[in-house]
Amino acid sequence: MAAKKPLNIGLVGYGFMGRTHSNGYKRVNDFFDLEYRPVLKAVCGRSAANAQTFADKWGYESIETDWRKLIDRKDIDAIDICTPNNTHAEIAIAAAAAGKMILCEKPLSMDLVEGQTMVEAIEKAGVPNTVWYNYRRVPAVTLAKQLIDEGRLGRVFHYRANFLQDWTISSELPQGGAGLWRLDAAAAGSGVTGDLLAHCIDTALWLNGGISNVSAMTETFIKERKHSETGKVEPVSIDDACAFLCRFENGSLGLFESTRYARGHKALYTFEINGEKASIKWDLHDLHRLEYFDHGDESKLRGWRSIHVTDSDHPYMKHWWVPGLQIGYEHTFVHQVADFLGGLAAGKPTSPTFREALATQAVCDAVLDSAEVGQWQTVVPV
Ligand code: 4PW
Repeated sequence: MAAKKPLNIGLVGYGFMGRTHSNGYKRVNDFFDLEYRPVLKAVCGRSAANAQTFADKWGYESIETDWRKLIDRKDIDAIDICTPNNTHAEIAIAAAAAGKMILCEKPLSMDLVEGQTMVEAIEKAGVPNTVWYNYRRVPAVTLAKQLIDEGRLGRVFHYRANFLQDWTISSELPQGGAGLWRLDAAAAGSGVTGDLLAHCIDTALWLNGGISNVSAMTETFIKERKHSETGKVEPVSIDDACAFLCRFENGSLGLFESTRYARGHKALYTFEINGEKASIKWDLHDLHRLEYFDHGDESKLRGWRSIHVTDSDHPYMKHWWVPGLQIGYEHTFVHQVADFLGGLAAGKPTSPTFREALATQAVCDAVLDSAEVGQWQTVVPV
């Protein structure tokens, strides 16, 4: 096989997501046959010491402490944005102007308006781009997409999704700063809506099509928290919990819930889709299984099938182990890198692009607006 084309990665941010993406870049060529090979060229963070520690551990060749310098570097092909949400737009717009490819952590932006400026910039620059909505690339979720596209569910009536966690219940937990910026609205834009429901919405738009209008409620259970950097007690303005009803463009009804106050649940993402001919259920805690009920089965045998999505015929699985053996959360990021590199070689966009991720942003904005005004809101078409 011909030598692989290097794709030089400049990673901005070295937190939790910096690790998941780096693992994706490092593993991808071991398992997928691709024309491109990611090269861990540089990692950028404000602290030189922390960036160097990360670089040494993960194998990045160099560090930067200013993302503008990283973007200016001629030896960087792609910028990967893993920083808090309030920095995505500035970095992405500058990277696009410099002609860099961009892989951006979710959610795309703080809100729809900001997301629109990013999409304009990136489309004007014409650079390859993608947003890391990784759960699409759980093989069982991709299989659900295949079954739906094959028409096996028929007309869809209901879509239900939950994303439940419990890590912010203590009032002693501070907001802001490293690791805790998700609690600070100035850095995160919103709480569970942008952080967790955005995943549910992205999957739903992909599996079930557009959402036309929403009716939502949110709650902030802990009203004040100490800021981890300033030590000052400040009001909390993120949504701790959010639930919404919606109508999809295909006529089906949606029900979504997310909270960080569901004691006992750490990362319970589930969805269920009920169609005229069949239903599908999936659960992140058992991520390799897809539950499938087909009304077309012979009635004496009819029931929920638990499909163990580990066969070589299943999406992505032929690249991993022998049938029956499972893969996990981190593999979804490897899959996203594989799809991005495959897309580059084929000259095709990698879904979700910035524009596709903007549709999720439009739903998030409508959800937050609805909760604020207490009325149904129409989702702005993008
Ligand atoms: O994007 C989400 C995060 O911000 C994740 O998928 C899970 O919830 C894990 O961490 C948070």
